[in-house]
Amino acid sequence: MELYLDLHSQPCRSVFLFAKAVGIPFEVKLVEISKGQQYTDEFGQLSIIRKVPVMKDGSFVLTESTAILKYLVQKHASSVADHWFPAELQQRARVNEYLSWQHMNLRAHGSKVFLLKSMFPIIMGSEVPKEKMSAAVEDLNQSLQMLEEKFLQSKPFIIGDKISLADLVAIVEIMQPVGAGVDVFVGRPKLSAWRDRVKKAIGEKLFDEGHEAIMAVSGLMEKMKSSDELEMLKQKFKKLFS
Ligand SMILES: N[C@@H](CCC(=O)N[C@@H](CS)C(=O)NCC(=O)O)C(=O)O
Repeated sequence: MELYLDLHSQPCRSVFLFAKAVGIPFEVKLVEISKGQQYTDEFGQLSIIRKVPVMKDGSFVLTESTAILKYLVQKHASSVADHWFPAELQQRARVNEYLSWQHMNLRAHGSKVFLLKSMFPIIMGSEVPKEKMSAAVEDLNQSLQMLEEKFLQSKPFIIGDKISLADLVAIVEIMQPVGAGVDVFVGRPKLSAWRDRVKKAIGEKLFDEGHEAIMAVSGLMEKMKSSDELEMLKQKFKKLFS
């Protein structure tokens, strides 16, 4: 199996960490988004969506991280522990509930804070207007509150005592603003304790390996200042944020 990835990307990290944590063998095909490698002809032939992650299992090509994660669970059902995506109807529905919610909430809001904080000043050549940043942080705070109050409640993990795909998908999104210097764990003991449990369940060394690139993202941003992709990104940012 081949995984087309860039570990600066949250959905890529979820697929990478899951496959590694449960011991599914794969070959990494690096697609560096900051270099525009998603726009090459070769990548376009694989996926016209031009986003990572993409999985290629033999001749079967699959996009969308959550679809890839579920495919891997089902394909490797005999070796992947049930708690990742429980067979029991209502537990599985709880995982799916979180995965459906997160796209337009934690993912959207965490990504926005990340883009504004770490990329906007470099790409647009100016600081983010204060009210824009405050509004984005407020949305993120609301999503984090929802994660704590609706999804986690007083359980160790989202579906109960054990880690599932829901926790994995949540943590990779949360680490995006953290990589940009917005430490959302400060003043949130419940969330911090959950983060520590997730880290332990995945394996601390593997967790850190998966997050190494995003924790060093400021270096990548500095390099981008002189890249050919800057103008293209400027147009994208104008569309997104003006
Ligand atoms: N819903 C998709 C999202 C994939 C996605 O947005 N990937 C981003 C990186 S986080 C990407 O490849 N962006 C490249 C681009 O937009 O040019 C998934 O869960 O896999």
